[in-house]
Amino acid sequence: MALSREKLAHYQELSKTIRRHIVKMTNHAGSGHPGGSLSATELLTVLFFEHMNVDPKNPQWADRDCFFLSKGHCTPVYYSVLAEKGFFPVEELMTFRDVDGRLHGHPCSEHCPGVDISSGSLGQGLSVANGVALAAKLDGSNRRSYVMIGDGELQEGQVWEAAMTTPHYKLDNVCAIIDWNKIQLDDYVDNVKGVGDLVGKWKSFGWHVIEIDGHELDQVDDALRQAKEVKGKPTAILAHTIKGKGISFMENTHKWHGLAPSSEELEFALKELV
Ligand SMILES: Cc1ncc(C[n+]2csc(CCOP(=O)(O)OP(=O)(O)O)c2C)c(N)n1
Ligand SMILES: [Mg+2]
Repeated sequence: MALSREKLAHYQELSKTIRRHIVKMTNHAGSGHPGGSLSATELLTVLFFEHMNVDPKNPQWADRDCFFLSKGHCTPVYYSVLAEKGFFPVEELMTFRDVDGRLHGHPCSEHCPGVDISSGSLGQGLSVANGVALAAKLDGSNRRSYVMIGDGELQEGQVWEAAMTTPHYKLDNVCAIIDWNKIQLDDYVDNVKGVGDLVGKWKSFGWHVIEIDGHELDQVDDALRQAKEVKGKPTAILAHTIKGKGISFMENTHKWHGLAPSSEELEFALKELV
């Protein structure tokens, strides 16, 4: 069933709130990764608020769905979603990157409630998602394993080893979400090392592939719903997105991959997020 109009409006507002958190917390910290956080905002909002079976009051609940942020640098969006979901207080977002805080630049599962793996070294998330999904099958559990991978990250060989493993074990409880924003750390992916025909590649590896606009809430919801219904093979959601989405001067450039807005830039950004 499609999202109701009320829910769509609610998630639109929530996405805006999350974008405001992203720019505020990176400005406050003076560092962090806004670009790839802003491209993933709708994807993670709909995933956590509509689909993930989790309990913020019991983050270690054994039968929960798991989420692995393989592009671990995108903590601003991840922490914002976790805070809004209730895993920790929203006010804590302003401790982002504090030396003594829980919200490290890259996520740490030991310290931060709701974080299922520590990540940051690109290429590893799908391997972990496979392991958890295989264990769930062996345990007879319905828990699902979600992983978000960056498009630049797809240059890592380990991703493709893992992508062979998932269909081999018929892990239909794995859903990979590719944030296809076309840009990596310091250039377009195509200029650094093109990843080619991603739809054809994932299909040929044995995945059910869904290609969407990753900023359209109903498309994100529909893809995640479909992924739960597909039996016998895993699903890859190839989400076309815009790096820096939602803030005009941050859109479609590598400049804001790992740069925090100044206070003046923050003011401009917040004006666009009303
Ligand atoms: C193994 C490894 N190599 C290099 C880096 C440095 N690094 C951090 S982010 C990044 C670019 C990632 O691009 P992409 O996956 O497209 O992320 P997004 O555009 O979503 O921010 C790189 C090279 C890293 N974190 N890990
Ligand atoms: Mg990218």
